[in-house]
Amino acid sequence: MDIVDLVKSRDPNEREFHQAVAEVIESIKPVLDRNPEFRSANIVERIVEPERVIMFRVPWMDDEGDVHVNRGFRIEMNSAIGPYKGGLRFHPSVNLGILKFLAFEQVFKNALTSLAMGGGKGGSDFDPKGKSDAEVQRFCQSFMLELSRHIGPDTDIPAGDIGVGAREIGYLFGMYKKVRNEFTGVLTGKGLNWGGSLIRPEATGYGSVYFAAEMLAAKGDSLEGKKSLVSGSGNVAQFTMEKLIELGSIPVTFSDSSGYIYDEKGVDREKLDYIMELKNVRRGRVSAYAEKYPEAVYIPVDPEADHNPLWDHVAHCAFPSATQNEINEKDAANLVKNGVLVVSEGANMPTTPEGVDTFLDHDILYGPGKAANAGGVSVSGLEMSQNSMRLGWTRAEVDERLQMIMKNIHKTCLDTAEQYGTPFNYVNGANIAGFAKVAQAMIDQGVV
Ligand code: NDP
Ligand code: 2IT
Repeated sequence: MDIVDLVKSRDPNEREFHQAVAEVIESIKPVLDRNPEFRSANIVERIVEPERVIMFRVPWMDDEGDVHVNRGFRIEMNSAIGPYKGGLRFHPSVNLGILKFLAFEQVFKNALTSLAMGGGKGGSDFDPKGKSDAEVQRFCQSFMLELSRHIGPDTDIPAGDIGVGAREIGYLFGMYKKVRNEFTGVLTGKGLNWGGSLIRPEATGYGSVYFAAEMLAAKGDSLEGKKSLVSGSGNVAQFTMEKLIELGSIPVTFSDSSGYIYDEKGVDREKLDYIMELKNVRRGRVSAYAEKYPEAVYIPVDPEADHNPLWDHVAHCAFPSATQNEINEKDAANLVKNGVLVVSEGANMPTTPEGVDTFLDHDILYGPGKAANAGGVSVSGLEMSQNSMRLGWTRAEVDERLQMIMKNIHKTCLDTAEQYGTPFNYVNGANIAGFAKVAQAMIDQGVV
């Protein structure tokens, strides 16, 4: 049976997981032809099956004394090249299929970083939005009470993702430390004065911009003076805008799940400081930006629309940094029509398969998430190294390593795409290079 059909028949409801698997399988066919041992060891069927799936009940009490129950998950996908590593997502949409897609992507992403990290992902359908700090704390403590049995600094090292930032990592770490009686690097994204690394908060956004700069440089171009469309307004979007501004590009959009802002004049340093305060301290909505800066317009989401108007503004660059499947075929066609040169995915799988085909058919420089957003997990890997050594590197040192890693990932993808006869196809480059590394490690370690 075809492997994608097999995956679908085993778990018919896991749509996002099917999508992520289908994309990788499509890319790696030529690798399997060149390496018959991958076929004889049945690597593909093994790699699409998580090594372990943990699901648990997370009961917690709200401020009124009412008891709620959420679902907790951790997908330990693949440990061929290192301990499981990947973020935790707290969002009401979270289910097994979404976390399996994210864990699957993480396996190849982590392989591309050149650091020793396997792939995992976890989270909960808990919605931190509108909850008090005390409620978030009680939820995180209940979640970690169970998760702590399954993770460890040499086993499985979670981090942040949507809905899990510095505050949540703090509460999770506190409970882990208490129940295990261990102060270790079991989570990354920790606070700076208790084991965190400089540049980890910035890393995903900065990395995605570095990756775009590399793609443009490969064509003799740069980000300077170029307009950029950014989606999202969370961790990744904020630091994407920060680095874009620093490199002379002009971010003109950003969004949340209720709508988006178009600021024709561009977001500058002062406006970005406002966004950071609005989102991170006040936990507000992006609509407030248009009240503060009347030159900007706020466009609410139209649930009936067949496309996202954010992607229909004229710009040279696009940085989807919110969530999966936020660029469909029509959005991709609009970007192409308006002259986009480069798309660098800060989010995981933000483009639908039809959207990806549209970019590739039009020779757009398209950096898929597992390459373009690998900066976050890379600096998580550097945080683990610093924790193991019990010392910390300077901001400049970590940033330099991050830049080097993103350059390497870019070169690996470019060279691999070229070797397989599809120059500048970063999708093939990333999937093939990531897969080959993990597959070889699985063969070396036997049938386990
Ligand atoms: P945050 O929670 O900090 O921000 C998420 C942003 O995306 C918010 O603006 C949120 O809006 C918006 N968003 C979330 N879900 C949806 C949705 N269903 N529809 C529309 N908008 C949505 O998360 P991050 O910035 O950390 O993550 C953003 C993306 O980057 C995700 O795809 C994540 O997997 C990926 N990523 C993150 C890394 C990291 O280090 N944090 C590393 C690599 C990838 P609202 O406030 O309305 O929910
Ligand atoms: O998708 C991702 O790479 C992340 N959310 C970051 C994972 C990590 O372990 O830092």
